[in-house]
Amino acid sequence: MTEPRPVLFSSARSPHCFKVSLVLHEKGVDFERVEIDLPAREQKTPAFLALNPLGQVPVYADEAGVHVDSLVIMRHLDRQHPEPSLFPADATALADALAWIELSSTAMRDVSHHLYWQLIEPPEAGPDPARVATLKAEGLTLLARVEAALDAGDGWLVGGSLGAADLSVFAWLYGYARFDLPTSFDGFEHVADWRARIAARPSFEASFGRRGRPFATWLAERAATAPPG
Ligand SMILES: N[C@@H](CCC(=O)N[C@@H](CS)C(=O)NCC(=O)O)C(=O)O
Repeated sequence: MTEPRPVLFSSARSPHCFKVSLVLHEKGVDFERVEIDLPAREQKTPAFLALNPLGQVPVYADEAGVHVDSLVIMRHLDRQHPEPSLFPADATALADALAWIELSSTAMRDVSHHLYWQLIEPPEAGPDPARVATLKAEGLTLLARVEAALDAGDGWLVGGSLGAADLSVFAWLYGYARFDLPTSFDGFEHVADWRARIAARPSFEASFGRRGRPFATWLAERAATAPPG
Protein backbone atom coordinates (compact mmCIF):
# COMPACT_ATOMS: atom_id res chain seq x y z
CA MET A 1 0.00 0.00 0.00
CA THR A 2 1.51 3.34 -0.99
CA GLU A 3 0.00 6.58 0.22
CA PRO A 4 0.75 10.14 -0.86
CA ARG A 5 0.90 11.17 2.82
CA PRO A 6 1.52 8.88 5.77
CA VAL A 7 -1.72 7.75 7.40
CA LEU A 8 -2.33 7.08 11.09
CA PHE A 9 -5.34 4.83 11.59
CA SER A 10 -6.37 5.66 15.12
CA SER A 11 -9.15 6.05 17.62
CA ALA A 12 -9.75 9.22 19.62
CA ARG A 13 -10.43 6.94 22.62
CA SER A 14 -7.11 5.10 22.50
CA PRO A 15 -4.06 6.07 24.59
CA HIS A 16 -1.88 3.84 22.35
CA CYS A 17 -2.93 6.06 19.43
CA PHE A 18 -2.57 9.22 21.53
CA LYS A 19 1.12 8.51 22.22
CA VAL A 20 1.89 7.77 18.55
CA SER A 21 0.17 11.03 17.59
CA LEU A 22 2.26 12.90 20.20
CA VAL A 23 5.43 11.43 18.66
CA LEU A 24 4.33 12.34 15.12
CA HIS A 25 3.64 15.94 16.14
CA GLU A 26 6.84 16.26 18.19
CA LYS A 27 8.69 15.22 15.03
CA GLY A 28 6.70 17.56 12.82
CA VAL A 29 5.54 14.77 10.48
CA ASP A 30 2.85 15.75 7.97
CA PHE A 31 0.35 12.90 8.20
CA GLU A 32 -3.33 12.18 7.75
CA ARG A 33 -5.45 10.79 10.58
CA VAL A 34 -8.19 8.25 9.84
CA GLU A 35 -10.65 7.43 12.61
CA ILE A 36 -11.42 3.80 13.37
CA ASP A 37 -14.71 3.52 15.24
CA LEU A 38 -13.89 1.00 17.99
CA PRO A 39 -17.38 0.82 19.60
CA ALA A 40 -18.75 0.04 16.11
CA ARG A 41 -16.02 -2.65 15.83
CA GLU A 42 -14.67 -1.18 12.62
CA GLN A 43 -11.29 -2.62 13.65
CA LYS A 44 -12.65 -6.11 13.02
CA THR A 45 -13.96 -5.45 9.51
CA PRO A 46 -12.23 -7.20 6.58
CA ALA A 47 -10.99 -3.85 5.24
CA PHE A 48 -9.23 -3.05 8.50
CA LEU A 49 -8.05 -6.62 9.12
CA ALA A 50 -6.29 -6.36 5.76
CA LEU A 51 -4.16 -3.62 7.37
CA ASN A 52 -3.72 -5.28 10.76
CA PRO A 53 -4.81 -8.91 11.15
CA LEU A 54 -4.85 -8.34 14.94
CA GLY A 55 -7.72 -5.89 14.48
CA GLN A 56 -6.21 -3.17 16.67
CA VAL A 57 -5.20 0.46 16.42
CA PRO A 58 -2.82 2.20 15.95
CA VAL A 59 -1.73 1.33 12.42
CA TYR A 60 0.63 3.63 10.52
CA ALA A 61 1.16 3.47 6.77
CA ASP A 62 3.94 5.31 4.96
CA GLU A 63 6.21 4.79 1.99
CA ALA A 64 8.10 2.10 3.93
CA GLY A 65 4.98 -0.02 4.46
CA VAL A 66 2.21 -0.71 6.96
CA HIS A 67 3.29 -0.76 10.60
CA VAL A 68 1.31 -2.06 13.55
CA ASP A 69 1.82 -1.75 17.31
CA SER A 70 2.50 1.58 19.01
CA LEU A 71 6.05 0.76 20.10
CA VAL A 72 6.99 -0.58 16.67
CA ILE A 73 5.55 2.57 15.09
CA MET A 74 7.37 4.90 17.50
CA ARG A 75 10.70 3.13 16.84
CA HIS A 76 10.07 3.27 13.09
CA LEU A 77 9.30 6.99 13.31
CA ASP A 78 12.51 7.61 15.21
CA ARG A 79 14.42 6.05 12.28
CA GLN A 80 12.44 7.76 9.53
CA HIS A 81 12.39 11.17 11.22
CA PRO A 82 15.47 11.27 13.44
CA GLU A 83 14.98 14.84 14.69
CA PRO A 84 14.24 15.27 17.50
CA SER A 85 15.38 11.84 18.64
CA LEU A 86 12.92 10.45 21.17
CA PHE A 87 14.83 7.26 22.05
CA PRO A 88 18.22 7.41 23.82
CA ALA A 89 21.34 6.27 21.96
CA ASP A 90 22.95 4.93 25.14
CA ALA A 91 22.15 1.22 25.64
CA THR A 92 21.31 1.47 29.35
CA ALA A 93 19.13 4.54 28.87
CA LEU A 94 17.40 2.86 25.92
CA ALA A 95 16.64 -0.19 28.08
CA ASP A 96 15.19 2.14 30.75
CA ALA A 97 13.05 3.94 28.17
CA LEU A 98 11.73 0.65 26.77
CA ALA A 99 10.98 -0.58 30.30
CA TRP A 100 8.86 2.53 30.98
CA ILE A 101 7.03 2.09 27.68
CA GLU A 102 6.38 -1.57 28.51
CA LEU A 103 5.13 -0.65 32.00
CA SER A 104 2.79 1.92 30.51
CA SER A 105 1.36 -0.63 28.05
CA THR A 106 0.84 -3.27 30.73
CA ALA A 107 0.32 -2.26 34.39
CA MET A 108 -0.67 1.38 33.71
CA ARG A 109 -2.93 0.35 30.88
CA ASP A 110 -4.60 -2.33 33.02
CA VAL A 111 -5.43 0.12 35.84
CA SER A 112 -6.90 2.55 33.33
CA HIS A 113 -8.80 -0.12 31.40
CA HIS A 114 -10.37 -1.78 34.44
CA LEU A 115 -11.22 1.50 36.22
CA TYR A 116 -12.90 2.67 33.01
CA TRP A 117 -15.16 -0.40 33.02
CA GLN A 118 -15.85 0.02 36.73
CA LEU A 119 -16.43 3.79 36.93
CA ILE A 120 -17.08 5.34 33.52
CA GLU A 121 -19.09 2.52 31.95
CA PRO A 122 -19.91 0.42 35.04
CA PRO A 123 -21.34 -3.09 34.95
CA GLU A 124 -25.13 -3.41 35.24
CA ALA A 125 -24.82 -4.38 38.92
CA GLY A 126 -22.76 -1.24 39.58
CA PRO A 127 -19.06 -0.86 40.40
CA ASP A 128 -17.39 -3.35 42.72
CA PRO A 129 -15.98 -1.17 45.58
CA ALA A 130 -13.28 -3.68 46.56
CA ARG A 131 -12.09 -3.99 42.97
CA VAL A 132 -12.09 -0.20 42.56
CA ALA A 133 -10.07 0.22 45.77
CA THR A 134 -7.51 -2.37 44.61
CA LEU A 135 -7.18 -0.73 41.21
CA LYS A 136 -6.79 2.74 42.72
CA ALA A 137 -4.11 1.43 45.10
CA GLU A 138 -2.27 -0.05 42.11
CA GLY A 139 -2.60 3.27 40.28
CA LEU A 140 -1.16 5.16 43.25
CA THR A 141 1.79 2.75 43.45
CA LEU A 142 2.50 3.38 39.76
CA LEU A 143 2.24 7.14 40.23
CA ALA A 144 4.71 6.89 43.11
CA ARG A 145 7.18 5.12 40.80
CA VAL A 146 6.84 7.89 38.22
CA GLU A 147 7.19 10.54 40.94
CA ALA A 148 10.45 8.98 42.17
CA ALA A 149 11.87 8.67 38.65
CA LEU A 150 11.04 12.29 37.78
CA ASP A 151 12.58 13.45 41.05
CA ALA A 152 15.78 11.52 40.29
CA GLY A 153 15.81 12.39 36.60
CA ASP A 154 15.65 16.18 36.30
CA GLY A 155 11.93 16.25 35.53
CA TRP A 156 11.99 13.69 32.68
CA LEU A 157 11.84 9.91 32.92
CA VAL A 158 15.05 9.05 31.05
CA GLY A 159 18.10 10.96 29.89
CA GLY A 160 17.11 14.41 31.16
CA SER A 161 14.94 15.39 28.21
CA LEU A 162 11.53 14.64 26.71
CA GLY A 163 11.38 11.21 25.09
CA ALA A 164 9.07 8.46 23.92
CA ALA A 165 9.08 7.09 27.49
CA ASP A 166 7.55 10.34 28.80
CA LEU A 167 4.99 10.50 26.01
CA SER A 168 3.97 6.86 26.45
CA VAL A 169 3.61 7.03 30.23
CA PHE A 170 1.87 10.41 29.93
CA ALA A 171 -0.66 9.02 27.44
CA TRP A 172 -1.78 6.40 29.96
CA LEU A 173 -1.53 8.49 33.12
CA TYR A 174 -3.30 11.51 31.67
CA GLY A 175 -6.65 9.76 31.89
CA TYR A 176 -6.13 8.78 35.54
CA ALA A 177 -7.59 12.16 36.55
CA ARG A 178 -11.06 10.93 35.41
CA PHE A 179 -10.96 8.27 38.09
CA ASP A 180 -10.13 10.73 40.87
CA LEU A 181 -6.77 9.10 41.07
CA PRO A 182 -5.47 10.92 42.95
CA THR A 183 -8.08 13.51 43.89
CA SER A 184 -5.26 16.01 44.16
CA PHE A 185 -1.60 15.80 43.20
CA ASP A 186 -0.52 16.18 46.84
CA GLY A 187 2.57 14.06 47.19
CA PHE A 188 2.97 13.87 43.41
CA GLU A 189 4.35 17.33 42.70
CA HIS A 190 6.84 16.13 40.09
CA VAL A 191 4.10 14.19 38.27
CA ALA A 192 1.82 17.25 38.37
CA ASP A 193 4.55 19.52 36.99
CA TRP A 194 5.62 17.01 34.28
CA ARG A 195 1.99 16.43 33.28
CA ALA A 196 1.39 20.19 32.96
CA ARG A 197 4.59 20.68 30.92
CA ILE A 198 3.63 17.97 28.41
CA ALA A 199 0.01 19.14 28.24
CA ALA A 200 1.27 22.66 27.36
CA ARG A 201 3.10 21.41 24.26
CA PRO A 202 1.51 21.94 20.81
CA SER A 203 1.70 18.16 20.24
CA PHE A 204 -0.83 17.66 23.06
CA GLU A 205 -3.35 20.11 21.59
CA ALA A 206 -2.91 18.47 18.17
CA SER A 207 -3.39 14.95 19.55
CA PHE A 208 -5.67 14.73 22.57
CA GLY A 209 -9.10 13.39 21.61
CA ARG A 210 -8.46 14.15 17.94
CA ARG A 211 -10.74 12.32 15.53
CA GLY A 212 -9.61 11.65 12.01
CA ARG A 213 -11.52 11.35 8.76
CA PRO A 214 -13.97 8.41 8.94
CA PHE A 215 -12.52 5.10 7.74
CA ALA A 216 -15.47 4.62 5.36
CA THR A 217 -14.69 7.96 3.67
CA TRP A 218 -11.01 7.06 3.37
CA LEU A 219 -11.89 3.65 1.87
CA ALA A 220 -14.32 5.20 -0.61
CA GLU A 221 -11.80 7.81 -1.75
CA ARG A 222 -9.13 5.20 -2.07
CA ALA A 223 -11.37 2.98 -4.19
CA ALA A 224 -12.23 5.94 -6.42
CA THR A 225 -8.57 6.85 -7.03
CA ALA A 226 -7.20 3.30 -7.33
CA PRO A 227 -5.90 2.50 -10.82
CA PRO A 228 -8.24 0.17 -12.76
CA GLY A 229 -7.51 -3.54 -12.69
N1 LIG B 1 0.25 -3.74 21.55
C1 LIG B 1 -0.65 -2.88 20.83
C2 LIG B 1 -1.99 -2.81 21.56
C3 LIG B 1 -3.00 -1.99 20.78
C4 LIG B 1 -4.36 -1.97 21.45
O1 LIG B 1 -4.60 -2.64 22.46
N2 LIG B 1 -5.26 -1.17 20.86
C5 LIG B 1 -6.60 -1.06 21.38
C6 LIG B 1 -7.01 0.40 21.57
S1 LIG B 1 -6.06 1.17 22.88
C7 LIG B 1 -7.57 -1.64 20.36
O2 LIG B 1 -7.37 -1.50 19.17
N3 LIG B 1 -8.62 -2.28 20.86
C8 LIG B 1 -9.69 -2.80 20.02
C9 LIG B 1 -9.72 -4.30 19.98
O3 LIG B 1 -8.81 -4.96 20.51
O4 LIG B 1 -10.70 -4.80 19.42
C10 LIG B 1 -0.03 -1.48 20.67
O5 LIG B 1 0.81 -1.10 21.51
O6 LIG B 1 -0.35 -0.77 19.71
